[in-house]
Amino acid sequence: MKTLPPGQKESLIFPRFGLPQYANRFPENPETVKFLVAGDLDKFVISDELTSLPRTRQVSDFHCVTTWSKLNITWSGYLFSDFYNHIILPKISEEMTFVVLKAQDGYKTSLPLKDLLQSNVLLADQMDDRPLCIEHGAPLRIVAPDHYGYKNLKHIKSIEFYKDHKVIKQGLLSFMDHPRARVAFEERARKGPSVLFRWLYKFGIESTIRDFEKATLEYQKKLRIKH
Ligand SMILES: Nc1nc2c(c(=O)[nH]1)N[C@H]1C(S)=C(S)[C@@H](COP(=O)(O)O)O[C@H]1N2
Ligand SMILES: [Mo]
Repeated sequence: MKTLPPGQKESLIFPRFGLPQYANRFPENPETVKFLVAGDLDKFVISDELTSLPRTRQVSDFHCVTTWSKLNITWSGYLFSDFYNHIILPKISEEMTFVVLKAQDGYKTSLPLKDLLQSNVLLADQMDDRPLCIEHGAPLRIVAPDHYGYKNLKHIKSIEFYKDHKVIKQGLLSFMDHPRARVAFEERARKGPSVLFRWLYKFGIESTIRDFEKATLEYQKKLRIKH
């Protein structure tokens, strides 16, 4: 049996999940990959450019900070490092160190660039060999298996590259957001003991899953009425 990272428990389901205030927010464009590149460089839009990169497929585990882990999820898409090296690097003259990720549902997060350049970080457009569904981040999401779920941004709207660290107002409360959030080091929150957060977050799991499920069903019902 696989050993799980500290404080994590295996979940047999892979629920749509997040902060409750995002349960009712869905991407305007879940169909086509299209996002903005911005920050300390001249802005531009990415649409078909990714298809010039080699595709990659990986099986990895997913660890939510609230202590559930779903093992062996098959993702495919493009390596973030290929995207950076082949599409971003040729357009910049100064070194970037920090990345802000923004989503179509208003969620945001950030990571040091070096964390996103790890060889298991993807811009994923498929899960289980099918296009990403709405629940799991259509049309394109970040997959960063060594980082808690909250750094695995779904429904990518823009990726901003900065020369220096930047303080952003996150989708999370500021104490909740660790600047790196590495699972192996149990970097659950910016402040406070991790074991406390293991325990606190556990109480919210079931109601969060229910809220997200209910919102998804309502969204699907509305879509059916429209079509
Ligand atoms: N755009 C967006 N990305 C997001 C979130 C969100 O609410 N919105 N929630 C984060 C959290 S806390 C987790 S655990 C994972 C959940 O991914 P899943 O819904 O595919 O299970 O997405 C992360 N990325
Ligand atoms: Mo999460």
